[in-house]
Amino acid sequence: MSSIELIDLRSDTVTLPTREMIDSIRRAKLGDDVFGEDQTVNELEKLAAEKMGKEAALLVTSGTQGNLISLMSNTKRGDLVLLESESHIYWYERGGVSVIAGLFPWLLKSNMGAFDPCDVEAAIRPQNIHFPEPALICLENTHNRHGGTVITPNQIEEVKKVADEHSLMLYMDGARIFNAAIALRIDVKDLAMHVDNLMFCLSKGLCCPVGSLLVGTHEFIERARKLRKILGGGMRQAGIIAAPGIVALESMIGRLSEDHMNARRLAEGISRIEKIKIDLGCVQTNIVCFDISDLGMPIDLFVSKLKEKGILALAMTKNKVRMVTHKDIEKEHVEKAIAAISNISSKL
Ligand code: TLP
Repeated sequence: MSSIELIDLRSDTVTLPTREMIDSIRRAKLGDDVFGEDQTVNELEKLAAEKMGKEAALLVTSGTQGNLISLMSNTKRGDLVLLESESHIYWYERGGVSVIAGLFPWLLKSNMGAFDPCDVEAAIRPQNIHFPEPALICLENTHNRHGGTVITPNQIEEVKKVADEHSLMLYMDGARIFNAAIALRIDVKDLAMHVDNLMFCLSKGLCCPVGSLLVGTHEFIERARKLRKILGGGMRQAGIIAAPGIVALESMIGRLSEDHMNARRLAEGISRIEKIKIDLGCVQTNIVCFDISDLGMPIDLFVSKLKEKGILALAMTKNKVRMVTHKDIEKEHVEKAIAAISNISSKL
């Protein structure tokens, strides 16, 4: 087992920082960021705001922390927040939306992450003594549990119109927003322009070791900065995190298209394997999900059989396996993954 090279398709979070990133850490000009004195953090925040076409940005420790701070900065305790029913905020963040932000989540179904504006409209409750006050709508782009699917500027704009009619804020969990922009072949600003604020991650396909950024208006970011302090996220010489972030924003975005091509290859290969179901329409970026229910095998067993063959994958649900392509995944790794799945299926 130890002699097998592991091909890690569990997530794009497993990517290690590049040599250029490590070098940038050594060279970074550092200071105390709680005093606003870390030049490298300041530079990264300026760059992030510019890239997204927003006024200001804030470096936070993780996507989860970024989402929580944004929920809090956009609302007050007791407000109602409209969440997509498969959203990361709802599923994977320990319920921080309620436990810490004190919000009442209202779930809406979507088509691969895209809300029908009529559903959003219908979910917004009128002012009434009985109801929590609606304050915020959250989008996710790309959408993790739907398999890395993309929503377009048009789809975002339609939701924004409804949000504006009811004076609600519109936020986007854009952990993988650059994957969406690359898949749509548009400037990321076009995805950011119709939301009030958003979060994106440096630590996924962009290969940084740590960090996410919030972007929005000066007021939103100033509130967020105070909330980050409450949550223990005020960091000191955080330039060692920011330096690789600058490298990422300057040089790691374009290559995401390679991850998308590998995901497509992987998905097409999987689609030819007997007893495995895959919806190729959902494979739009670097995430590939497939259904193994026809194998009649518990998912944990399937994942451990894959591991014996040197392939690491994640069990998403009882029947759904997730594989994510990233910088360290090459075409030959994809071929090996397809062969491993095929081998498990054919031995049944
Ligand atoms: N997602 C992780 C796991 O939590 C599942 C992954 O491997 O995909 N929003 C979205 C859409 C995400 O996919 C993630 C991470 C986050 C937020 C949270 O980011 P981190 O892990 O930095 O807290």
